[in-house]
Amino acid sequence: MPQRVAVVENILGANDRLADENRARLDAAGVLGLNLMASPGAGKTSLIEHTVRALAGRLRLAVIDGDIATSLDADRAAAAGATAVQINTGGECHLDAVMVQGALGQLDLTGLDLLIVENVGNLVCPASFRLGTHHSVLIASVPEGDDKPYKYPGMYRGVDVLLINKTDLLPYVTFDMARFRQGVEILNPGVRTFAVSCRTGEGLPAWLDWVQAAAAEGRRGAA
Ligand SMILES: Nc1nc2c(ncn2[C@@H]2O[C@H](COP(=O)(O)OP(=O)(O)OP(=O)(O)O)[C@@H](O)[C@H]2O)c(=O)[nH]1
Ligand SMILES: [Mg+2]
Repeated sequence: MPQRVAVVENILGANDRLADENRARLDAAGVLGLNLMASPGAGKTSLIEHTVRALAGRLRLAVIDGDIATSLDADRAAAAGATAVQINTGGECHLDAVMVQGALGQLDLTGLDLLIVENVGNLVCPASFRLGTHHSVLIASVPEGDDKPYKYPGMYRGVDVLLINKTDLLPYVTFDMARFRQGVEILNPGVRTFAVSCRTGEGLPAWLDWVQAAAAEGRRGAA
């Protein structure tokens, strides 16, 4: 047993070192990096499409899309107007820093302000692997149920931005917002939260304001 623990620690240690290198590359170029995590279908790509379209002409934006298979999401991000790189993990349930390092090599970072990484849809594995991004962003969605913070505490504890998506479905599904927020508050008190609908656009202006302010901060840091 102790040997197995050591192996896991080594893997995570190696990942952390590469994540630090990725962060240094983003910082040197003044690019804000966001790691977007959520369960499958919560709305990661929908949020990216909306963000790309809304910020066109204001921020130079690229997307790294992680999926087990297909380039469907990178195709959607590119159709919305972003430079997009697809990573196929071939079965892995999360992105890691070495995968992102490879994708960074395909991008001209000096021509970017914002990099959004769409992680593989999963509420467990992505939480353990730092990528080198500046913020970890979790999308919860109303149809998943209000119990998810209680059932996936590692993910909810580790993020610094939370979006509650699909609020347009609140009248149709059982979702106790107070219970959900209480679970979040226990794990991650005061986490910055945006309630949004990628379908109707409700709540998205506040998210876009935050993204722009954070990107401006990143540029100041590089100057
Ligand atoms: N009603 C409603 N549907 C939404 C909303 N946002 C996304 N959807 C729908 O939810 C489905 C999944 O959205 P995606 O953006 O592909 O989700 P994802 O998290 O990228 O999914 P994976 O990459 O497969 O994990 C699509 O049918 C979207 O149209 C929303 O705010 N309201
Ligand atoms: Mg997607």
